[in-house]
Amino acid sequence: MLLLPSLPALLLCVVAISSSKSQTCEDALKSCSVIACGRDGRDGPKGEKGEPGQGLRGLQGPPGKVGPPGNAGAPGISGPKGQKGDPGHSAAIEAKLLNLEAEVRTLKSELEHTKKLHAFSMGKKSGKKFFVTNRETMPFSKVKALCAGLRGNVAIPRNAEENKAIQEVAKGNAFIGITDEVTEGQFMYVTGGKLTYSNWKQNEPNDHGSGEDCVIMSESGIWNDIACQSSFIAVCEFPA
Ligand code: MAN
Ligand code: CA
Ligand code: CA
Repeated sequence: MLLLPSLPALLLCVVAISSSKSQTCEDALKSCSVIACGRDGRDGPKGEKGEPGQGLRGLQGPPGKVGPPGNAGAPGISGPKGQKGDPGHSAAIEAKLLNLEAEVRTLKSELEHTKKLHAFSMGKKSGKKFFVTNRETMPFSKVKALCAGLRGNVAIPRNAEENKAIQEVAKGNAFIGITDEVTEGQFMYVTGGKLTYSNWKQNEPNDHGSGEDCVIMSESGIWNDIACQSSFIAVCEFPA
């Protein structure tokens, strides 16, 4: 006998199956004899996001990475007005300046040449100090001041060669840049330092009389200590 269920019974069965949660087609068949079981259909569309769960909230995670730098800010407000600048040079002044600079270069070169020629005419040998005198006599303090004014120093013989050069220039008793003014008996160069060469006359230095703290070179080139206030030939030296 053919089992033909009524339409209401069929509808009831379809509604019951579609609303049941985890009922398989076979389960549905047991309770609803009218249903034939087909293949699984395709997945339906994704459902809406569910309500948050009831579990405990997790701990806060570590801070995220530093973000990229922001955009440059707007320009600041203008500063105060500066002082008035120098007036520009006119073309004529620029030309004069160029001429003057060229003249200074020429003069410097002329001066160097003149200095060399003068030193040569004074008997200067290349690589050697040179000694100059006008053979005027004066106390030692004046000799020092005179040589300093000429941008030189009182002549100092530091070896036999220099001693001879001074002797040939002075041709008479001349002060040399050596004294024992600081410590009696200890002769020093006026430019500093103890003696490294000497050419004392026999029995000199003797600090004769009321004291002798300066030194002269005689015409023969030998040395004697003498009073600084006495006057002798001034000889200055200039660097090599
Ligand atoms: C003599 C010696 C020297 C001394 C002079 C001073 O010649 O005693 O040592 O310096 O007199 O005039
Ligand atoms: Ca002395
Ligand atoms: Ca003496």
